[in-house]
Amino acid sequence: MKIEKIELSILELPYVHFFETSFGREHGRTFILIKVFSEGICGYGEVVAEKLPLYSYETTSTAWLILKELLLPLVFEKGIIEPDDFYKQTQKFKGHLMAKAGLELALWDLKAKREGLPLSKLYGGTRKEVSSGVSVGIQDTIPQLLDRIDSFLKEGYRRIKVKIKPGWDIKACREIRKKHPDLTLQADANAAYKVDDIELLKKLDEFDLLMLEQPFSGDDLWDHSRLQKEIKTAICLDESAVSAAKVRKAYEMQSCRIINIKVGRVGGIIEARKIHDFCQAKGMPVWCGGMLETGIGRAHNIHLASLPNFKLSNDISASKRYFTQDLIDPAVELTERGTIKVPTGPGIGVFPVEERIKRATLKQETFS
Ligand code: OSB
Ligand code: MG
Repeated sequence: MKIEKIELSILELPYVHFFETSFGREHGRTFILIKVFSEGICGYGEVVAEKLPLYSYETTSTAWLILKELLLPLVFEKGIIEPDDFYKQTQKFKGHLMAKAGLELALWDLKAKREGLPLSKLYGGTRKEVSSGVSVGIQDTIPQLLDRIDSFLKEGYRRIKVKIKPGWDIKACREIRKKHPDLTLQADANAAYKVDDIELLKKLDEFDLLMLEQPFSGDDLWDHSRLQKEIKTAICLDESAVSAAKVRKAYEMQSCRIINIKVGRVGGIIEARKIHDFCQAKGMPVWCGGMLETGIGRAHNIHLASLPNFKLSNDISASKRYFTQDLIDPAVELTERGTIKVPTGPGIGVFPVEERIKRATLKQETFS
């Protein structure tokens, strides 16, 4: 058994509503879709690298290059088809974790479909549904933010995460809390603060946040550790949590009490599970972050989030929160319990619509 052909495509899909973080405002996603083919089965993977190197240094273009010139030739030359084998063979290459993750995910989907099992089963998942939260971007005004939160709460989301940045932090949290004293609320700074902001950040304790996500730079652990000693709110690492080795250091330095796992950021499911297992052994809860993926990448996230230590609500929301028309049919929907069901069919267990993929495709190349 071998991979016969791999298709790489660059897609562009507009969001239903702009998404603004401390990095800036985005109106849509440009990303790579990977399809791997073997014996009549197709495995799908989504690369979460964005157009610009803001969240991480990777971009759609660097991922394309690494896939085309390094990872795909390796898969064909070595006859790789097993995700474990791919992981082992690519460990020696530094970085480019999102590019690696996209291909590893496609191999996982292929493997699970070949074995007739849902990915969650293959991963050792234990949940039938995962708890769903929503990540709310920075808006033009506070009333607009409050309206947006209201409409998500009406839809049934279990927790709200708000993006913060200097100038859009204390006041935003205060107004939300005033209106929703019991809401499960957390804030994500996307690395927008500096160590000099510790006094300001300590004021967030007043709002009883479930966590404060990534206040400082993605390459930092030390300043997070300094802040965690002074702030009551639990710090959660996103950008800094790039590997199991780094998470161990964060744990030992007490830089955080929670980890956001994103399969793209850590380079695949194998690394994501190492982080999950380490945190579980240490009694540190994790949850699954998102990169505004389409239904394909989101399905992969749902299966990962079915693992037992994903104890907090995830940034895995319904399709209509992201796109007017998702790439999969049926779309991902929220249950009345504010959860999302883990698909039970083989592989990702969702159905990409080829015609929608084609319509969103800017560029496509096939390799064999
Ligand atoms: O920091 O979690 C983040 C989206 C793009 C880049 C970084 C982040 C995000 C989100 C989106 O918060 C969460 C989602 O996919 O629903
Ligand atoms: Mg984040």
